[in-house]
Amino acid sequence: MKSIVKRLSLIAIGAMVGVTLGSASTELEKVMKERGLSQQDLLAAAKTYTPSGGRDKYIVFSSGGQSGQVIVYGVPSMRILKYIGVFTPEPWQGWGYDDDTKKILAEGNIRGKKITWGDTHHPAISETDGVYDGKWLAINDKANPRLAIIDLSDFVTKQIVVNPVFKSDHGGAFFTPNSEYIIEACQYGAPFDNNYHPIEEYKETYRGGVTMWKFDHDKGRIQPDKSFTIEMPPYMQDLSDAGKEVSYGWGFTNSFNSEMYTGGIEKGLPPFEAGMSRNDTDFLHIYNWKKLAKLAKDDKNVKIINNHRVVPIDVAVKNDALFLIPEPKSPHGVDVSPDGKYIVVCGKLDTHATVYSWEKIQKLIKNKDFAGKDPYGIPIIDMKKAAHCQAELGLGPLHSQYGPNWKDKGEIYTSLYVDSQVARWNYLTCKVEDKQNVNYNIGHLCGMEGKTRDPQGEYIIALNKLAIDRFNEIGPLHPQNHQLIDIRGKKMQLLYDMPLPLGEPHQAVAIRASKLHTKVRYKMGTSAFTGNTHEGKTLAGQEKIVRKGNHVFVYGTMVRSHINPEHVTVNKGDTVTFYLTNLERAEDETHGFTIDIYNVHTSLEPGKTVSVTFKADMEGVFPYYCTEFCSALHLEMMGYLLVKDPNKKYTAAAKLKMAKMTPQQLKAEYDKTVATNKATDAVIQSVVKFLKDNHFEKYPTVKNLVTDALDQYGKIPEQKKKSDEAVKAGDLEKAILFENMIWQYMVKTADVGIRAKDLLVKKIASPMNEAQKRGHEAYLEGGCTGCHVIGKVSSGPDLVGVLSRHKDGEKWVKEFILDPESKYKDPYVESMINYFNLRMPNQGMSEKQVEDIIEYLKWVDKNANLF
Ligand code: RUQ
Ligand code: CUA
Repeated sequence: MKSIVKRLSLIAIGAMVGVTLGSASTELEKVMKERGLSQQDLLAAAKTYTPSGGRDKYIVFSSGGQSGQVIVYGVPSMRILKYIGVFTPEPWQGWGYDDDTKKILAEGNIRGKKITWGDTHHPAISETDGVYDGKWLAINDKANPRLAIIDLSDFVTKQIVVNPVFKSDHGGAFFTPNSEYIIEACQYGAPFDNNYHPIEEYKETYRGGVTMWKFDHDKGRIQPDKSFTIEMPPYMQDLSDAGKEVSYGWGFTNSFNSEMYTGGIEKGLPPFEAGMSRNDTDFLHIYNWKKLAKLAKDDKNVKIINNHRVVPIDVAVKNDALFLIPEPKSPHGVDVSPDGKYIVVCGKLDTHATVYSWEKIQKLIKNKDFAGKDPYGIPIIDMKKAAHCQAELGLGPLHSQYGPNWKDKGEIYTSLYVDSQVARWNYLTCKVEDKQNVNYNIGHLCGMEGKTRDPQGEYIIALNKLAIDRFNEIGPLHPQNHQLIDIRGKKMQLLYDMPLPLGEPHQAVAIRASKLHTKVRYKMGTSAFTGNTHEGKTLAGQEKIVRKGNHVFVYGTMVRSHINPEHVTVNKGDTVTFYLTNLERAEDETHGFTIDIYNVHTSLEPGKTVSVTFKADMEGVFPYYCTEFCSALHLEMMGYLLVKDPNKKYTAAAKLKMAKMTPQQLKAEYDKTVATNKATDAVIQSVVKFLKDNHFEKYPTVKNLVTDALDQYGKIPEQKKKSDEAVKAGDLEKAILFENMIWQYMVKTADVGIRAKDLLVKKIASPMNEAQKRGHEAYLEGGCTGCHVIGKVSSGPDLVGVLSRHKDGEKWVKEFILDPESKYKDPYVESMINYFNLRMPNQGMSEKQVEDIIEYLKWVDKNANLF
């Protein structure tokens, strides 16, 4: 009775939908009205909406700000794809909860102090010949001067280095055009050594600088022993950029406290902010890193501080490798043009962006045409003589990105912090062209490869500091707001707001997705952090538990859906190491691992080996389990750590007398299990036949799934052998369990096999023409699925072959859909009504829709073999 009610209500819903079906555009208008959307909104939606399964053209790496992580998302969809654990723990990935990741995080300890947070600022993608190569990502931590390297083949952090002389770091990371070095500029002036120096001796003992980290581009590792720091006055060095092409070999770093003001508000002195913005200009530092790198190799040119090579100011000056140019009041961003000919500096407290000409700077340096020297003896280049032009942009210009028409039209985009705008202007003529409002207070802006030699244009992302009224209220702390702007048209268009609840975004970099080449799985037994074979690599059959003194080593494996071993018994006080290898080869078959209360967790992607070590300092029973819902038997993927106190005597519990099954009952259950397995196997065989008949091997994704399914299937004979042995030994209880295991493998095989079949059907079915597509839509929306399933008899007859079931089939079906009642007395229809206890209802379809449905049914018949 119930099911009839359900069927009837489905029909009713179908009829209702059928009435409004009219045309998609009426529906669209209705939604627009309901949600208050404009045409412009629809256009923005169409430009960003990515249908299920769709991909993005660009991948963005955004600083995760105070989270100490990196956020990965796609453009134009703005869908978040990953958080990468960098300087701080990230539980999902086990980042900071297993031995291997703890080791990487410990590389970031400073002077013996463990630091569990970071203030990530500027991500940078490695470059070859001035364009992104998609291999490595670097990012800095401003709070605790550190730099991290992330491998873009698996999106995992591989190295953290601590700056040996700085006490903060802001102007990093910036790659040189061939990734020879990574530039890291300090921020707050401080002594290079680790000693106390009174603030009154600021000018004498506090210093700023730029560290040039040598980068091994093949291995993707910073080489600290080959790196050096260029000593600079304590002017609060800010952002940096590397020269390219004509300015290759040079670096540019600006600063905001040429006053060298030291504050003291509590002593009645004006605060930092007043003293630091007194001068009309600050200094852009220009340095020849190529020359300095050579000089730094010679011991007599460097001071060794904290085991690190520092090139003193006077050595750099003597070798014509360090200069200053005044730049308007408290500048912020410095951005070199794609051809390296111009350097654009934005003055935070000035309404201008200043464009410097590299050609002019070079000439002035060559002719030693200087305006003077700073107190440390560094030559100062005359600002007016070096400037190409100045653009009046608005209030608070901060950062710039280039567009594809940079060469002929000087296309550049600059963020205006105070005005909350993005300005499009021409850096060759210094003329402003367009402005786009953003909400609110934009800091950085991210162009698509917008600071490489080959900017792609299309979009700019505004990374805003405030969100105020943009999103639902969630308490006083608002999310950050990334806004996507289309820059293809004459006017810029705001497309999308993306709230990010993970720290201030600072800077983001975008790369074409096609330039990334990521791994699907690890080579079996790999440590993700070294890329080498892990010492704990364990293959199937090699599982073991080894005791060495009071350290117990568990060599374990994980595969759908069990952890081997399942019982681990140790003594209280033992140190325990679990080595775990994920034996899966299938894409996305990740397992996780944790043990009750021991605060360990790890993520095991296919092929990966990881270790977790802890002291079993508490007696008790501690379940461990897989933390990813990896299969239908995920909950069963578990085991027990049993910790006993060796000094305690345990009395055995009195055994309960449980009712036992009779031999007949056991035999019946065994027979039933075997029969179920047989039936399941028949289903598998039919799927396998379908896959083979339709040449699954021609489609790589399908092939991968089939390989995995057959892999599961291949484990059955071993279990069958064990089952048969148990039968022979008269232990039916055990045999049933092995038969159950066989069934588990069959279910896994069928699960993956059916997924493969569905995928294959999609790939080989003939494509639908427009009328067929419309017909399919009408079929779905008209409520036909309430009773009909293609390829199966359900609440109504199967529709495969319906067109040839009647004489003049097309005409018959058309009449029947348009006016079912007229045929209720037809003997065939009458018999159907009796059989299904249901009548075909009038769905109120138009003639056109019915014609389309008939076209769709023709497509069904053509592909009948696939259903
Ligand atoms: S900075 S908002 Cu920390 Cu890159 Cu300019
Ligand atoms: Cu493996 Cu859940």
